[in-house]
Parts: sequence; structure tokens; C-alpha cells
Amino acid sequence: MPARIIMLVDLDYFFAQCEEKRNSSIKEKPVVVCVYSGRSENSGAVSTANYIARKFGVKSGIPISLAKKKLKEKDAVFLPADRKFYEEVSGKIMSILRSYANRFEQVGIDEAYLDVSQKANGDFEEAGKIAEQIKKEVKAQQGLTCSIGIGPNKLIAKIAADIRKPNGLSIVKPEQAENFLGPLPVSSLVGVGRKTEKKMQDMGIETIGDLAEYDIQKLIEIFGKNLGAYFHNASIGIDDEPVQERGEVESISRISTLKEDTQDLKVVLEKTNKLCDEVYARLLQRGLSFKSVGIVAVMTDMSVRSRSKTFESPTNELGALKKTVKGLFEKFLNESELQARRVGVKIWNLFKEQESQKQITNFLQRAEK
Ligand code: DCP
Ligand code: CA
Ligand code: CA
Repeated sequence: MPARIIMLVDLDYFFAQCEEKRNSSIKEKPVVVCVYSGRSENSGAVSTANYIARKFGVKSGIPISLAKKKLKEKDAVFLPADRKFYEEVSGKIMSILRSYANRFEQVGIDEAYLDVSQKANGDFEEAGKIAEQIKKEVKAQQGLTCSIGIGPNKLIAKIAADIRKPNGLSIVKPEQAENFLGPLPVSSLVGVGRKTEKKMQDMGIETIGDLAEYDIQKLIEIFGKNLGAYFHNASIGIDDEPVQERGEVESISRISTLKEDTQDLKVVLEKTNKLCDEVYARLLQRGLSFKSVGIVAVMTDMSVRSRSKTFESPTNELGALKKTVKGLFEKFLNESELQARRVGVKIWNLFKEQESQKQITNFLQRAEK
């Protein structure tokens, strides 16, 4: 098995860069994207700012009025956040990123983890080339720059991406992990907020290196078993969190109580067809296809039974869903000695359209052989 190689791709000053994309004439000016509260003309907070504005101390979260003060007479551009547009750009970039990954996990509107272990064949140099390729394609297709961190796990990839911005690329090999983390402040670790940082300072811990040297038993005494162990492992660069494909963890389900207990297929289907419609609506909203269909029934004695079926390839057809649910209930009710009280429908193994298309293509190719 090739060595584990994880990438974190984070788009630079994302909302502001989206604004520059659709109006390049503002590129040389400080650009501030704002969420106006509407109470008065300047009330609200800064969502983000481009790097020119940041030089003057403008950053996410500060009041708009303060940003205006800092950028007085600097020919700055203040724009209201247009989330719909940013989401559109994000969606297009995410599908580019996804195509480079063996496993893919979007973690926010502007960042994603890519497990590229196989694609890079466990070679960090090769992963670096893939990262360059990603930067080139995102820039060419969508006109945006991003920062990429590469490491043996998510923890290190994330910190590596943060350390060189904008348009950065940092590679941390496993053997470099401890030296890389050592000098950084503990606040660089996920889970170390202001309070924890303060507490650690009181314990004489400033850097991740200090944390690594601290007695693990004492950490556990102070922060509890889980957190203490987490801090210790994180400090020496250990993190096993998998890159979690969203489609694998999610499911959509609906359950409902029947008017009266029954074993009659027709009555059950009346109910489950409605549940299928609801489940299907959610599926469409999210632009997904499904591969697995399940039914669940709570019987008169309150026992819970379930049956399921998995297709060869994903589908997004309502007809297929209803037909499968019907087939499963038909067989189940025939075999059951009890009446059903509550019935439910569930789909899982969800895929984004693009990915399901890939799966279908694979399936067809296999079928041809
Ligand atoms: N965001 C926000 N309010 C915050 C933080 C972020 O509205 N307090 C939004 C605007 C950002 C986007 O989320 O563009 C992504 O957040 P990041 O933390 O990744 O920051 P940026 O992409 O803006 O800048 P950087 O170049 O530092 O990644
Ligand atoms: Ca960002
Ligand atoms: Ca981000």
C-alpha cells in the first residue's frame, strides 16, 4: 500500500477573489466583502478582504465601520456578500479538485481535503506535481488562486496550507512532521482556542514542541482522557482521521406511523409512496443519486425490522425508488407474522451527479468486457 498523502486545498481570500473574478478593475485596490446588518449604513461585519486591504489591518470579523476607518482615502471597494455567486464558483472548483483525488472531502465553502495516496503512488514529490497541476487548472478554468498543504495526514496538511498564503504550496513529509510542527504556536492546532491557549501558556506550553515534551499523563489529568491524548498525538503529528467521502456517511430517510396497524401491502404502499416522494425531493435538492434503498418497519410488538437492496450503479429515478420499496415490502409483509405500526424509507450510498456519472461509465465499461 502506498504511503498516505493528504492534501488540503484552500482558496485564497475567497469571497473577495470571487468579486475580483467578475470585475477585474478592482484587483489593484483594497477589496472588502461585507455582511451588512441593515441597522445603519455601516453596521455589520467584514466577511473577508483581499490581501491589499489586509495590509491595512482589515480582516474577517471586524466591524465595517472600523474597516472604513483603516482604509480611509485608500480608494477601497466595499461590496455586499453575494453568497449565491460564491457558492456557484465554489461548486465548479470543487468538481475540479474532486477529479484529482482518490478520496475527497469538502469541509467548507472554500476548502477540501484530497487523499491522493494512490494517485501520487505514495510519493510526496509526485503529490507536489499534482498540486501544481491543480493550481494551474483552477486558475485557468476559474481564474482563482489557492493555497495547498501536503502532509501525511489531515492535521499536517491543514497547517501546511495555512503557513504559506496566498498562492502557497507547502509539502511536509512524515519525517519532517515533528520539526515542522515544533516551533509553531499551539493555537495552530485544531481544538486549541483562546481559552485552551491561555491554559497551556500557564502550564508553560507556548509551542507545539513544548506540548510534545509535556508529560502525557499530566495532559490527560488536566484535559481529560480524550482531549489530553488528542493534544499529545497532534503535537507529534499523529492523526488517523480518514478523508471522508460525504456520500458514504450520508443517508436520507423518512418514517411515519400508519393510521392503524396493518399487514396489507396496499395500505403500506400508500404511505411509503408519499415517503418516497419526500425522500426524492431532498435527493434532487442536493443534486445526488443513490445506490442503496432500505425499508424499515416498526411492528406491533415494537420490534424494528429492516430490508435493503443495493444497485450495481447509482440512479436518481423516483420510479426505481418506488419499485424497490414495493418489492422489499411485498416480500417482507409476506414473510412477517406481525402487523406493521410504523413504516419508513431510506436511501444511502449517495453520490454527486458527476461522480455517479463516473460510476455509471465504469459499470458500463465493465459490462462490455
Ligand atoms: N468568512 C466569513 N466570516 C469569517 C470568516 C470567513 O464570512 N469570519 C467567509 C469569507 C471567506 C470564506 O469564508 O472568504 C473563507 O474563509 P477563510 O478563512 O478561508 O478566509 P479567506 O478565504 O477569505 O482568506 P485566506 O486567504 O486567508 O484563506
Ligand atoms: Ca480561504
Ligand atoms: Ca477556508
